[in-house]
Amino acid sequence: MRRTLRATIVAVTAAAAVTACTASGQEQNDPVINQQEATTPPMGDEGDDGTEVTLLDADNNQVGTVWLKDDDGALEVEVAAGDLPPGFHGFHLHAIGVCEPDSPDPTDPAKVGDFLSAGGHLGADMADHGAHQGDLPSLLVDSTGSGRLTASTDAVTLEDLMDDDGTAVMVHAGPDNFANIPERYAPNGPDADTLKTGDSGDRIACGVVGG
Ligand SMILES: [Cu+2]
Repeated sequence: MRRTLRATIVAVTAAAAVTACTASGQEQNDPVINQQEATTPPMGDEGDDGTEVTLLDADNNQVGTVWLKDDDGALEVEVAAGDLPPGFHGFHLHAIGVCEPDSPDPTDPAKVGDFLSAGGHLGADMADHGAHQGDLPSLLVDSTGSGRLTASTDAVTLEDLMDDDGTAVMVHAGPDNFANIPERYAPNGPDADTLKTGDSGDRIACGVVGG
């Protein structure tokens, strides 16, 4: 019903624009329906082969959907998110397919936090951050809380994600620096934490793939 309302608003706006000759900028004023934003694929190919992953925040609210599918040996990733804080968010595939709020880090069980039991980035033991199998472009969330992303990576396949312990899609609270720290800030190179994580901070949304 909301979609119909929105369509009506757009139609009325378009009609008004023809009269007033001021078509530009109207689209930005449309009401944003975050739940719809969070469940509509950016490229509109919902239903294709692949898998659909629900992104949940630590309070178990759906804040997005991720569609994953194989595309000629590469993994195609589509994300639609709503109700997230504006700005860039680190966005990765993490090693273990669990999304548990307030859970222990498997490598340091004394450390407890939201979605920590999903472990580190997929492939973190084989490379530094920026070249992990699980590294993906960051999710940019606009001022209304909505974010959309379409990306492709050949570092991993959908089958890899569906291994015995699965994989988790993770949204972080802050931006990812991809361990790209200029030498003037770090003459000896970035520290171990940066090389492992990209410093995008807390984990605010998570989705289970396989497992
Ligand atoms: Cu991450």
